[in-house]
Amino acid sequence: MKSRREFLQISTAAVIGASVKLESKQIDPFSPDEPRKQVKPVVISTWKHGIPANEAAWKILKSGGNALDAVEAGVRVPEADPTVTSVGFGGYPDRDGHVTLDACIMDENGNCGSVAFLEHILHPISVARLVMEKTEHVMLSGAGAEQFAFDNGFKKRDLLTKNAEKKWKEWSKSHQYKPVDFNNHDTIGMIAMDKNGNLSGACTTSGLAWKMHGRVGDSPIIGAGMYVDNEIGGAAATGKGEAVIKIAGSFLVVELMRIGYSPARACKEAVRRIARKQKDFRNFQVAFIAMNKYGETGYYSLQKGFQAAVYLPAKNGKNNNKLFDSDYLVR
Ligand code: SD4
Repeated sequence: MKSRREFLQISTAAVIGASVKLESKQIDPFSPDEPRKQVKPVVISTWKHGIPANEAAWKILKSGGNALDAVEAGVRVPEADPTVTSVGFGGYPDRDGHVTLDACIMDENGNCGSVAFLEHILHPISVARLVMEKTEHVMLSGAGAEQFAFDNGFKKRDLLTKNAEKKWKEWSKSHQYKPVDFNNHDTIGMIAMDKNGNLSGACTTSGLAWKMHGRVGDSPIIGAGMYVDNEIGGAAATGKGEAVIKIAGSFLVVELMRIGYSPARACKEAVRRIARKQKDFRNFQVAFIAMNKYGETGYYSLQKGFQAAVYLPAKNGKNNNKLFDSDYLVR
């Protein structure tokens, strides 16, 4: 027997003709009779460095470019900004003084690429994209990822800035090689929808400051740090990656949207799941951003202080790229 959704797709095809491509966005399994109007293009990203990142993404979207190009261009902005101490160039190093980077990207067709524990490369997101487009693999790590980047024309760069080195030296003195800093975790995650209603996502970070050498967080792990299903929506995470990996966070947010949760409610439920299952939840931060297939966005964090940057089509010619304080769980 055919499901209601299949029936709707088939009957719609019969009416509009078999040559017309079906657009699943018009069929909501929960309210198939009332398709909501899609807002597009839209970009959402994490933290205040999301504002300039959104600007770069928007430039591409407004000239008709696709979501994949937009998210790559968007997150390259904080990757290259030495004042952002949790992403790319200028990122705080691990406890041995190495800046090691994690990044992933995913397109509307479910293709994805990622790099983990990558050193000396200014734009890990672009290497992740090449892994997706030029190899049979999803993920490359460490020296292999670095070699792949060099083979594809990326230049070797020293990513440890004077400021990051100074902070690391200060930390080394006072902490004697002990735990990571859960307060330095401002990964950039971004989800964009283009004018055709297609979604892509990107996520890139230098990870937790002072982490163990070799540690990989959630950000390069498809389904943890970021996930996109073009029929449903996309999500990205920031904060303590270990906590996000344990609940397959971004995948969870997308799956909750699949069963009808709004983006904000889906993010909240994922954060609540962490708090229910992880006893030390008061000691770290985690946050999610999400966008559904209608271009509706949402975000939620475990602790106070998270901000999400959302860029919507302009109204009255006004700049519509805004930073919002997130609601949060721990009061
Ligand atoms: C990680 N989620 O490596 C990242 C941390 C983060 O800037 O947000 N970094 O666990």
